[in-house]
This record gives sequence, structure tokens and C-alpha cells, in this order.
Amino acid sequence: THSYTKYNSFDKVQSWIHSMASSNADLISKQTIGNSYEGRPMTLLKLGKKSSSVKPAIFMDCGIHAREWISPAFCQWFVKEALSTYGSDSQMTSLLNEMDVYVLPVLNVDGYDYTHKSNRMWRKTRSRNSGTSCIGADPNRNFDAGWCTVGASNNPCSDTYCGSRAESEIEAKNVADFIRRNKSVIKAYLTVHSYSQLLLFPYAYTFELAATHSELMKVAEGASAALRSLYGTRYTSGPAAATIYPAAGGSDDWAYDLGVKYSYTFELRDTGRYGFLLPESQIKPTCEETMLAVKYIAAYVQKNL
Ligand code: 0X9
Ligand code: ZN
Ligand code: ZN
Repeated sequence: THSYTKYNSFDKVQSWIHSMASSNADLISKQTIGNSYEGRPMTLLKLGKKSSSVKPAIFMDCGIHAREWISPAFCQWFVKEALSTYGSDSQMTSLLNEMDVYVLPVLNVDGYDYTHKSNRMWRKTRSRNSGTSCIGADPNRNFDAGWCTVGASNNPCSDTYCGSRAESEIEAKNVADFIRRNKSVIKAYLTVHSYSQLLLFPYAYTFELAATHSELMKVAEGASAALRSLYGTRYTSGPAAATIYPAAGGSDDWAYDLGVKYSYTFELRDTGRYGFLLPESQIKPTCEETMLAVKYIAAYVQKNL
């Protein structure tokens, strides 16, 4: 059975998605953006008050890396909080009245399932590579942003394999196609990883600063301060190349260069004590504090439409 304070399997997340979408019809709907390599549906939830006019939107994905289990847990938490606080929390009410929030709870669905059934530390997709028995590519090295130029490997056996070409991984292509199709309405792109307690923004494929660097930094620092206000958890904000490491092919850089001005990568708890194996007892505090950061960014975006 599904629980917000446990790490749910892919099947549990999938049936949870169906029940959320069928029981809150005026605030939430679901759509499939395509199937994974192994044929699992990639189901996207759309949160927002139904409106006759086209609303600006925020896109958030979780679980691009299979083993980062706190990430899908956060997307599920976000959906729960959005629905349960709409109508009582003034910020959430105003956000969902004026904007739509697209939430993809698990991007790397095949990899996520594999971490539950076979190898807890799997990171990549589960696609076959020609000429080797090594499986998968790193979906966060597979986007068309300086593809495979730095911080990525062209060896299919590597955990940071960039794939045979940009968007070779169907999961990355499905997300990129959706964002391209909806780029006139998508104002912010948020992608959730773990671990390291960082709030990153473009660029990762170069040390050059983004055109809107100071604004990205200002919003990141505000979001980090909001996060810290709850339990004192410290986050570092900055451009990815200098703050974590240079790496090309990331979804954040790709979305930014497409024109999505507010593009952020969260690296959630912790800083390495448990790493990817964050205990379930930390799901609730991690999600509650991260809500404050996401809501801070959303409020800023909404105010600056
Ligand atoms: O390396 C990554 O993809 C992310 N770190 S993780 O430990 N979760 O794998 C950081 C992503 C930062 N952004 C880009 N590299 N574009
Ligand atoms: Zn990651
Ligand atoms: Zn709460």
C-alpha cells in the first residue's frame, strides 16, 4: 500500500497516480507523455484550477536518476500538499488558480523499477547498447546541451554514459518533446535529484555564466533560506559547473537554452552520511523543507510572469 513516508515501488506510484487523478477532478489530471524503453508509461500529473484561458506553467520532474529515491518521494509529497492545502494556504491557492504545475513523479521509470527489484544503486536507463552487454545511459547526460563534451562518458559501461546521440534515450526524448511542445507556457523547469543539499542552475556544460545569472542566484538564495528556516538544513546555491562539477547533456541546461528562464536542479538531503540510502524517517522532514523552497521559486515566477 502507498505511503508518503515510505519509498514506494513503481507499481505503487503508478496506482497512486491513477487514484489521485480520479479523485480530484477539478484540480488534477493525468496524461502519458510516452512509454519507456521497457514499455512503462511515463505519466505526468497536471495540477491547477481548470480555466478557460491558457495558463502559464511550471514543469517539475523527479527520479531522473533511478537510485535517488527521495526525489520521487518529494514529487508525490508535492502533489499531496498541493491538493490538501489548495483553498486554505493562500499561496498554493493563488499559484494553482493562476498557473498549472506539471509533475512527472518518476522520469526514469525502468531504472526506478530496477532499483527496487535488482540493483539498489542503479542510476541509468535500462536500454540495450550495441556492441556491449553494458546497459543504459545517463538520462541527465542525454539532453541536447553541449552533449557529451564534458563530464560525461562515451563508454556505455560508465554510469555517466551520454548515450549514442542526444535524446537517444526515449525517456529523455519524451520529456524534451513535451517541453518543446509546451514551451510557450512553461515558465520554470525544476528537476529533483539527491544527494548533496545543493540548489543548482545553469550552466553545467560550461563555466560561462548564464545571461540571467544574478537573478537565478538571487532566487536560489531566497529559496535556500526558506528551506533552511524550517529545520536549519543548509543548502549551497550556484551554477552547476562551479558548484558541483562541469557536466554536459543535463536537462536543466537544455531547458534554459530552450528559453525556460527559471531552471533549477535540486540535490536533496543528505550530504553523504546516508547518501542515496536516505532513511525513510527523513522523507517527511526533507519533503516539508523542500516544499518551502519550491513554493518560494513558484511565488517568484508567478510574480514575474
Ligand atoms: O550529475 C548529475 O546529473 C547531478 N548530480 S547527481 O549526483 N544527482 O547525479 C547534477 C546535475 C547538475 N546539472 C547538470 N549537470 N546539468
Ligand atoms: Zn541525480
Ligand atoms: Zn505539510
